[in-house]
Amino acid sequence: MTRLLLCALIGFGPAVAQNLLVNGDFEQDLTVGWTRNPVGLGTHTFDRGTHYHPDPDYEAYLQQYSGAGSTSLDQMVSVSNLNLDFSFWAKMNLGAGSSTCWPVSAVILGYYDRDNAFQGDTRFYYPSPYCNWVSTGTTHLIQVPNTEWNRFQINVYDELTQNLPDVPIRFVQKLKVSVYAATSGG
Ligand SMILES: [Ca+2]
Repeated sequence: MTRLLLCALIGFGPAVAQNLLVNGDFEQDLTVGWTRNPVGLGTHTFDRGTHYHPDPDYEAYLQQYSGAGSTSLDQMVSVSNLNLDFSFWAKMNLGAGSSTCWPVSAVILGYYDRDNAFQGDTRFYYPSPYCNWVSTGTTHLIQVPNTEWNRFQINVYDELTQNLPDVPIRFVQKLKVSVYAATSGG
């Protein structure tokens, strides 16, 4: 049985629109603002601590260990316009995989309409070589370059207009931030 280990560690700096996110810096318990979503099989780990990044503040830690499933920390926010900067710090890692059992870590910005219908997403991800994710007109993949702490920032309007041609931008009224770790098989 292939055993997989991966984790996504994230600290949000100024998050969606200067802290439209509740508890985006994880200084409060993970039950504040965020929804913990363990899906499928495997071991789902959610943690929060100050030691994951050397700064004195808190970070969130997620791990999906073995088993076909995912572990995510999600938060949906309503937005009145899309000229927002989304930024975060993250450190992603993963264990070995195979074509039938591959891991992936990601921070995903999802675009939704007012009725919570999914319109598309941008995924900052660190994949196994076997990961089958591909960019499309509604999904834009941005590969994380290494397993160190990195800061990322995008302007939401620019991202939609430049990289997501099939997302109907006029309908996007909600954004969902997900810290996500998954494995494809057991
Ligand atoms: Ca810290």
